[in-house]
Amino acid sequence: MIHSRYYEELKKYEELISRKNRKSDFYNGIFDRYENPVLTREHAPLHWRYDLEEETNPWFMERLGINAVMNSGAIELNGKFYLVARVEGNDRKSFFAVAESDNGIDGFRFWDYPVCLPDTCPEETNAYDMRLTKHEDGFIYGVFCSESKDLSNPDLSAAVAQAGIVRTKDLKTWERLDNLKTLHSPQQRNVLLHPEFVHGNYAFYTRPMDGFIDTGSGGGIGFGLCEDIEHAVIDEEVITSRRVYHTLTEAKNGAGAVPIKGKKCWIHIAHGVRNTAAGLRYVLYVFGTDLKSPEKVIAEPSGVFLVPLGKERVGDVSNVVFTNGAIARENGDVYLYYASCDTRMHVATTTVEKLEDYLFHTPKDARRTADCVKQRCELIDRNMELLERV
Ligand code: M1P
Repeated sequence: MIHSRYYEELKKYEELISRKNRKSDFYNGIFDRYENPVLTREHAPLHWRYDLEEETNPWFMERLGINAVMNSGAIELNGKFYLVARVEGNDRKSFFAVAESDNGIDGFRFWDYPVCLPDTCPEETNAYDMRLTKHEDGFIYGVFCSESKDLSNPDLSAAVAQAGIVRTKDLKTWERLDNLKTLHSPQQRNVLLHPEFVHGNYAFYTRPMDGFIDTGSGGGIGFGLCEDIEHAVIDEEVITSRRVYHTLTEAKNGAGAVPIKGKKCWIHIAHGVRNTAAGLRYVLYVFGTDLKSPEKVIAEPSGVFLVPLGKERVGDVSNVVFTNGAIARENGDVYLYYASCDTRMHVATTTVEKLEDYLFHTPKDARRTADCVKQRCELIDRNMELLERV
């Protein structure tokens, strides 16, 4: 018999899923934020967490709890919005699960079962942060971090990060391909597949790393080509968006959402990390690359694009925003999905037109206080002149 408490919890769950989301009063002219997160751990269906049978679970205890729902790949299919979320169980293991919504800002509901990827990699301990690419070859690719213990290092936290690759046509049946091999980078995280062929090859944005956490000599977001997606090997990685001293990318950076094709450039929404007395701070930034040579940065507005604000600042890993998914619709609307503090998912909305305006009309980083003040005074001068005429 189903435990009576189930119906009470189900009522709360349905209220949560049917809660309407509204734009918040945040304003910067670039994007809109929303009042509520779009996915939280409470969005995980009750039948994933509880044994519903009264006889075997008389106290209606959570048997397999969910700790967080975060870093989600995003895709639009047949007019619906899908997130392939990173769901983290109480056991710290992450897995993927598809959540579906009609409008992209609320009503996200998980499918009945999580994604069961083919288990082809016995050493893989954890899998997370899938970027979804609708490729021009007709497949939807998912590129994710495949993490395993570094057996050459007795330190219990020593791990190896690689890029796992899967593909599907419907988010239901998944085929696992070989993990990506980058011949000159021992570890990889935050890898994503470019949606178009580049010079007839598959193109990946990579993040060369010396270690599991430290990018070490890795100069930033890399880019490399490979012929065979089923056994993907990248020989040369060139750096696209570089890490720079005294900027938001000083400690590390990483590709985020799959680049959006604009009129003037490929629009990249990535993350940058700097070190502070309070630990690492993750923020989002935007850069544009050439439509024909997507490794070449042609627009680099200065500073942060989106930072954790208010309640977004607190969670399992505080002071973090992270994206690995955005949806750009035919009409130019953009839905950016981002996680705060490795805990929950949010949406911000904008348009391709606004993003390109931001990319090409935001001043570049002047790199030094003296020059930044000059840059700001020029803006103030122009505005003062205008205000005096009123
Ligand atoms: O905890 C913040 C993020 O840390 C990692 O990102 P990066 O590789 O750039 O340090 C990722 O593990 C990501 O999942 C996490 O959100």
